[in-house]
Amino acid sequence: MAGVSPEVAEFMKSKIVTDFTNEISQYNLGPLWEAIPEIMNKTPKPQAEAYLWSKELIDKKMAEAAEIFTPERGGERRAIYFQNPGLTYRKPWGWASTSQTIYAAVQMLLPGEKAPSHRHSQSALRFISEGSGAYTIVQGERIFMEEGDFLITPKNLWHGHEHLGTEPMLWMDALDIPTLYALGGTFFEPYEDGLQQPGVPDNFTEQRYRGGMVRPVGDDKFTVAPLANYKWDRTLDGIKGLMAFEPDQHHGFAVEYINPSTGKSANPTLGTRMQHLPEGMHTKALRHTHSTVYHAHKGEGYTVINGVRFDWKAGDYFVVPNWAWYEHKATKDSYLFSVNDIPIMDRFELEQEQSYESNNGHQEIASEFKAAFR
Ligand code: GTQ
Repeated sequence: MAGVSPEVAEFMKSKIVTDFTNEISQYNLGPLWEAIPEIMNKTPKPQAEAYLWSKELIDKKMAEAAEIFTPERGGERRAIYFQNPGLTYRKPWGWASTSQTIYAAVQMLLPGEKAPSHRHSQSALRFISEGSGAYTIVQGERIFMEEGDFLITPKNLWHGHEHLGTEPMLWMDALDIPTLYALGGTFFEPYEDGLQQPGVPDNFTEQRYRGGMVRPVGDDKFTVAPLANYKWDRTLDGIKGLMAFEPDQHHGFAVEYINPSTGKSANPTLGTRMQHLPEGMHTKALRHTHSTVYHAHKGEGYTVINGVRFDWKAGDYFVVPNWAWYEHKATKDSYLFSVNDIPIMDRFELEQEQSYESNNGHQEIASEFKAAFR
């Protein structure tokens, strides 16, 4: 134990203490003196680790999954999620999340396939990485999805998917599953009748919010998902506007997806961003309480996380755990989509941030991460 005298440290290792510690466990009693170093740290010490999953790995395993499952035969969705290797303590229950609060997955839907409607208390979001022609139907609204689009599926709304196009569609899912799992707040219900039928015009909310700068009168009060689909062109336009100015030293040219009726994060429990790093840009390192899951949408570069270099290119996914130093370097014009848990940290008033001051804001690179199938 830190901060105790040698006598106390010696005593804590003695037979009388260890015998007692072992003896009480049979009554499901735990010794705080053993737990303290694990649960009380000066600064966040996440169990989740920095990690990267390559596009090659994902494409290979998705192709294999397509041979085995359909969405209807295989848990309603053909999704493979990212298990953080540091979160193995959850493995006895069969799962490990991507960061401690974020579940992220890739989902594939093939032409002609349907994923039946269901609803749950977890909030979901999607980022479309490849393809077009599929829609997600959320509470009766068919929302057609194209590459680069960002969509939200708020909690407790019916949602299912169908592919009317001709090429496979691949997208990223992110949900607040780990947080609701930890809180014991999970509710789930399948739709009784397969895929829900449309009840309002297609792309209804996108049409209502077409103004962007102006919103329909009456929508100043909180509305659940006033806008379901944030189109790529509009996001890109927002970023281009920023490029007339100096980039943010930590994030480059970055925008956040917001709920247009409240100005808060588009999803109430997960923050989402798109950032552009022009070729050659090297951001300065920082660390903060929240964790982030990244999807490289376009380009190529690397991110240094606690001194380890993670090379990425379009189609990869990687995770920056809580309180890890990180900085990005783009070797080609790049766009990174990311999901963070800032809304959760903010609600618990836990968010803190630090800039890396030495060496002009750049870490030494001690080693390189080797991704599977690259
Ligand atoms: O597409 O509705 O990756 O409900 C996890 C849970 C996707 C979905 C996931 C879900 C979905």
